[in-house]
Amino acid sequence: MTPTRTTPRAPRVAAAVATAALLIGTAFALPSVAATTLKSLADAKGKDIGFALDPNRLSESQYKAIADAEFNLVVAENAMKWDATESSQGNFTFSAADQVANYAQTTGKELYGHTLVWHSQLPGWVSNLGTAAQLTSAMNNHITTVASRYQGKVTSWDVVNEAFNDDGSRRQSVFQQKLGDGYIETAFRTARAADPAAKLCINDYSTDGVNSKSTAIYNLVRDFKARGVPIDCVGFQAHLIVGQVPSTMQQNLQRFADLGVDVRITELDIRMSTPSDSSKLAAQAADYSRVFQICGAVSRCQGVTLWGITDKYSWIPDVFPGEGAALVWDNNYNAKPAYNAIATALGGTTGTPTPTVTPTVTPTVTPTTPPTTPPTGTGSCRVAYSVNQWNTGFTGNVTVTNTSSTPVNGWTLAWSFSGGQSISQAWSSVTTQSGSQVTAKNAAWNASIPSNGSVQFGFNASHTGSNPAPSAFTLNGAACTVA
Ligand code: 9MR
Repeated sequence: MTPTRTTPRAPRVAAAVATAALLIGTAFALPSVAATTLKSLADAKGKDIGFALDPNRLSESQYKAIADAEFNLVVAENAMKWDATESSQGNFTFSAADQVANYAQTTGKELYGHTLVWHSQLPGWVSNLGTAAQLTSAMNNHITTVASRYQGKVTSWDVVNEAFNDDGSRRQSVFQQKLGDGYIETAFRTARAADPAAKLCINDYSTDGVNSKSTAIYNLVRDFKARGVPIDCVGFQAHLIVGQVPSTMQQNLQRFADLGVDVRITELDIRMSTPSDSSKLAAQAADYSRVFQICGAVSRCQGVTLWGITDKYSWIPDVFPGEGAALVWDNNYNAKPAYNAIATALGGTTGTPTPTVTPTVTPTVTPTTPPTTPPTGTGSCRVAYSVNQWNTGFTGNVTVTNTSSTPVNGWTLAWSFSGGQSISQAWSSVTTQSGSQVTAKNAAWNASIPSNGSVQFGFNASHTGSNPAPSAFTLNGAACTVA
């Protein structure tokens, strides 16, 4: 990996082909198309797909198999933070951080650095320093020592993490309180001096849509660019809740990109109330798809990093009791519907079972009935249709509920647009439009709708001013009620 690659990235097609060739699972018959991984699809698109690594988990064969196969970028979930690298002043320990760096090197993955200056996971001695000069010196020494060690290895650093409150004011961290607003600039200048080739990012959460907090960071980036303070990228953590991908997310990423910085989704997970069920998992899949679509639509979006692999080790249940199931693989390393939704969003072929692990591990995706199978279980249905819209565009969200007593296996939802709307892309369905007529067929993985179950899918479209909702839908030819 070169730390100086240009923006946007060149597709890594050769690597994609090589990876796909290595990853053909054996436990069920593969179709004639080559097996794909999220990594091979992201490589072909020139995007990063990353994950947060806990190096202690690499001894678990399923964890390692997925880590090796599915990602082209790795970030330390905790191992490069201040408490892990300098727990007492001036005594640096890099054992865990080096494990992450070595893993990146041996597997040929890009290494992302997280994080140099953060109020959390900060050892007590930093907060106990007496004077501003001592704190500045300690901060600069920490940045310089850590960034220098990984020079030529880390391609981008989260230099400062979570420096803002939700209302756009500065978080009253020890750095803010003792050093004032200028500490962020100091940190970025020090990081540039320590590793001139690394891209320097500011990273935060709840900044995914246009809001007070993201606007505060936007203003900081604009100011830095105007004054020549080094900054190259902005990270959007995207710790999201099912059903709540901000409608302004693409617009938000684009406005930052238009300032001349790269953008990246740095810590994606999408949580739900637990236990999960098929309809929540379908909604989650649609949300994962949407986030990948958004990154795909913003050329300066470098990629998406998942904040872990398996729900088993996610941070969510510890911090949000009663919530979880936020990642793409479940507690048993089964790929959830989000997996195929992401693959589709990355340009994968729907209808292709996608084994996700090496032959030593049970494949995690069950082949589903091809969409060509005659549908069964037509009858009663209910459709909820909603949009998030801006001047000329909108995102449509459709929930189809099977209100009959028999399962639906293979579905086609049809409707007509009356206002000249035109769909440009869809997820969690195979959607085609002819004139005003739209036909959305199931993806391979969401063909079944149990009795009283639902599936969700979505699409991006344009409109010309008025954007009337469709008044009628049919499911497999039978009329639905409209919620
Ligand atoms: O996932 C990390 C978890 O293991 C740690 O206990 C926690 C400590 O604050 O940090 C988690 O990662 C955070 C990341 O470093 C910054 N953004 C929020 C993440 C989730 O809390």
